[in-house]
Amino acid sequence: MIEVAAAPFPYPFDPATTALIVIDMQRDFVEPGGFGAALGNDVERLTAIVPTVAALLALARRHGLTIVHTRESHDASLADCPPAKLTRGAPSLRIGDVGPMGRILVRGEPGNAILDAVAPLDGEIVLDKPGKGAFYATALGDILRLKGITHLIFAGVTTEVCVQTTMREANDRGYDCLLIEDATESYFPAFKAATLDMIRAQGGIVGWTAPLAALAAALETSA
Ligand code: C5J
Repeated sequence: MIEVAAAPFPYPFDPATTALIVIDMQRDFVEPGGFGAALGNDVERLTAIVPTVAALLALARRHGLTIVHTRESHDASLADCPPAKLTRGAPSLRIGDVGPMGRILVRGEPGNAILDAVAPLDGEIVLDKPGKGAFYATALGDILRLKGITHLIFAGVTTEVCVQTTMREANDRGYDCLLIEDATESYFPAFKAATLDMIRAQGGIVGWTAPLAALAAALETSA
């Protein structure tokens, strides 16, 4: 077992049974001119973490972790879209509407793609998810079980929505979860800070958090 200097206490894991889950690093959330920006959010906060997510992916690839990328996405018919996502949100731009980079959160549209800088490599798992959580209405649970995965390391956007929802789903399913603090971001700094606090509160009620440097130090010294 390798141990990461994490909060609220050290996080032990074995790379052979650990997956890196990179949540929704999609153009529509991260790039200027996308859905997130069209809703009035400051996407620069999200753009700023792209090099750190890329470095995390490179580290995970070097150490043989299973890698899963998710995309928040829907069928063109929107038949798979939970009602709350269709009826709530900014009335000016809803899921399925035509946005600056194609139909919002519709599979195959330019804005739905993962950013080139953190794009999946051949052999990595890419999962389209209709919910905020990556376990809802996807094969993620089966995929992880078949691979013998017990530990999950998280990155991506946004911290308090899709990242936190997926971590909570995973925690209830028995996975030990570590969130990389500088490889996740929110449009709202207070929401990110609160989410990190919530995750590690009460002795790690949802899991652990640590900076990328702590994970890198643990992996590189074990090699
Ligand atoms: C949101 C996400 N924020 N990927 N999606 O709607 O967190």
